[in-house]
Amino acid sequence: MKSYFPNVPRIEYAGPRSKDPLTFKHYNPSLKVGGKAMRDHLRFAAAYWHVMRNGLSDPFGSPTALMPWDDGSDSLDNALHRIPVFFEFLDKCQIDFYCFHDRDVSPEGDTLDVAHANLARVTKELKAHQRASGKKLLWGTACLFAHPRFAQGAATSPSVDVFAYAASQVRHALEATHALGGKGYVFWGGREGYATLLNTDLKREQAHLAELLHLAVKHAKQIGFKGQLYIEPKPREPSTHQYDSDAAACLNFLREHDLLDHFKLNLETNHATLAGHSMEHEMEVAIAAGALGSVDANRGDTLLGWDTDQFPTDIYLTTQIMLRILRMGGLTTGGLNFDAKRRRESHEPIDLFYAHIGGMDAFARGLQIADAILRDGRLDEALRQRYRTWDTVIGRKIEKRKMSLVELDEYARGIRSPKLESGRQEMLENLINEYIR
Ligand code: XUL
Ligand code: CO
Repeated sequence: MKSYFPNVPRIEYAGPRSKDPLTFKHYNPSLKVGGKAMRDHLRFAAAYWHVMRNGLSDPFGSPTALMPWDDGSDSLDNALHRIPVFFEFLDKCQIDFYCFHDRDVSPEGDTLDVAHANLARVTKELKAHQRASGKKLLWGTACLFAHPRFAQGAATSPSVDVFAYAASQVRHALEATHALGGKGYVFWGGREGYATLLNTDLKREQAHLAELLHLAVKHAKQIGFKGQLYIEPKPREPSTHQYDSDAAACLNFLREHDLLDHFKLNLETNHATLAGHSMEHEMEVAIAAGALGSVDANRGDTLLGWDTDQFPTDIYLTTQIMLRILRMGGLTTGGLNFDAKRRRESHEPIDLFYAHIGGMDAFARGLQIADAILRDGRLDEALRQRYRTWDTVIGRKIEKRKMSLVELDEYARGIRSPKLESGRQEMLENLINEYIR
């Protein structure tokens, strides 16, 4: 069989002392952490759009990425030809899952009929490769943001015909995801927002977005798709404001439009920071609502104000993410999808491997550190202790809504003055550092 990465061996675990950049230092897929193999904790996925389709251009410069397997055309043949390259990449990186947009894997063509036929053909090919390799689809999605017809929105376009085009694309992307046994399906609304409120009927647009989601829920049921539906929050870029701006806005939107039972959130680190939050914050908000589904694993750059989609290499960050995933009992349908791209300067195919190895090792360390912190128990105990006054008769009664204002007034008058204890932030920060080794 032809190899597209002849100089890259299968990446294997070689331990923390390894000096070979084409080995894992920490990711040991079958190693059990807390009784579960690392690969099942982490459920890594590669993003088709970044690995296969990202030429690494930026707003000031043309693409730099070398892709010797790609003829540069938008033909169906070229699309089919990319598939074995991608599966060789997944195999060599030991990545078990992948994610795609309809338009990453198959060309648009001149009409919707051609677009759908192309997707069906490519889906067949993806299925054959999945079967032969054992790789799985974490989620699929429809690209409702790249084509000029979506310049003013897809579901939130002022044109009902654009809404219909978006619906048509969602139908076929959902069916392709179903045919490939996808564990989930994502909605990310890059154009579902506005450039200016001067020309925007916000209430009507949001209702249209909700309607597209309702249509997808109904269709998923009709075709027997049991995967999880997700919304992926992001505050802006490309639109000035996107309706799915952060976890809290998404949850409110889902609740308001009666969709909360059908959706979870796919949280992306760089989107959290663009929203002015930490990833931990977004995760806590989602988890509190029972709605954390999946993670797009990347990071931003504090010196750049846009979505740089860098590979996650910060151990503090991966530790914080894994702490929350472990506390919630682990990922089920979701995974850690590297929605991340190499820097424009890292244009050689081998850089794809270095990038993913780094991200996987960073999460493997985060997992082990988080597991050790939770087994140690001091962090969770400190949290429990901090709220212990609520574990009293009076605290419980308030939490169960069994106290009136009059009763609380009487209770308060019986206390001399409430006593506050230190929050111990620095001590807890030191505790985390004890484990970052
Ligand atoms: C864009 C982004 C998307 C979604 C899927 O910032 O994150 O790639 O993950 O459409
Ligand atoms: Co993403």
